[in-house]
Amino acid sequence: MAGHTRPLRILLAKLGMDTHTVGVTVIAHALREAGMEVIFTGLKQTPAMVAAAAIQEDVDVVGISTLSAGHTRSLPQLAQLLREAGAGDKLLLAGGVIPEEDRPLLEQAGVDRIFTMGSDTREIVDYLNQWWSRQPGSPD
Ligand code: B12
Repeated sequence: MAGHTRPLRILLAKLGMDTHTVGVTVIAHALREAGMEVIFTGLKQTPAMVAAAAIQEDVDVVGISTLSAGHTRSLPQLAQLLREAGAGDKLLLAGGVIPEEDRPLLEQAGVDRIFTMGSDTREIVDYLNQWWSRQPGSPD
């Protein structure tokens, strides 16, 4: 985390009625183990709730875990809400059950990276550490 005097802060969230909790728990644990500050919103969030929490908590990254469909609507909504709030610079990640054919739509809408079923948590940690090391150092 060269150049930074504080750890990366990430908000993890689950949208809508999706109650699959294993993946998000695994990710939260792996990122905490790697020294990141992890905030989990809990279940049944709306895109507006997640955008508001991301801004209030002043996170660097927003990560959505989605296994029960609906992501082609909710993720573009979330990306749009973040941009409208002037928070479009936050890294937006998604993981879970996301069909290959949905990727172009999500990427165009502003999802920066998608990690689907079977992703190695070390790959996710490495990706975040590399992204964080490219961000300007923060004075706080
Ligand atoms: C366990 C399970 C359940 C459990 C969940 C228990 C719990 N508390 O989590 C129960 C039995 C409750 C359940 C219910 C249902 N399930 Co279910 N379930 C599964 C199953 C078998 C495994 C999911 C899992 O835990 N995987 C292990 C974790 C570690 O993997 P993961 O979540 O994918 O996470 C990894 C990556 O995706 C990624 N990742 C995930 N999130 C994030 C977030 C970020 C930020 C990042 C970076 C990475 C990341 O990193 C993780 C590590 O590699 C999957 C099938 C499957 N193979 O995925 C079906 C599956 C997800 N379920 C499915 C369905 C349909 C349902 C039900 C609708 C069934 C029903 N008719 O009732 C309900 C829906 C409940 C709801 N409202 O959401 C479908 C979804 C289909 C779809 N999306 O199109 C699947 C794919 C089964 C199938 N093949 O049809 N389910």
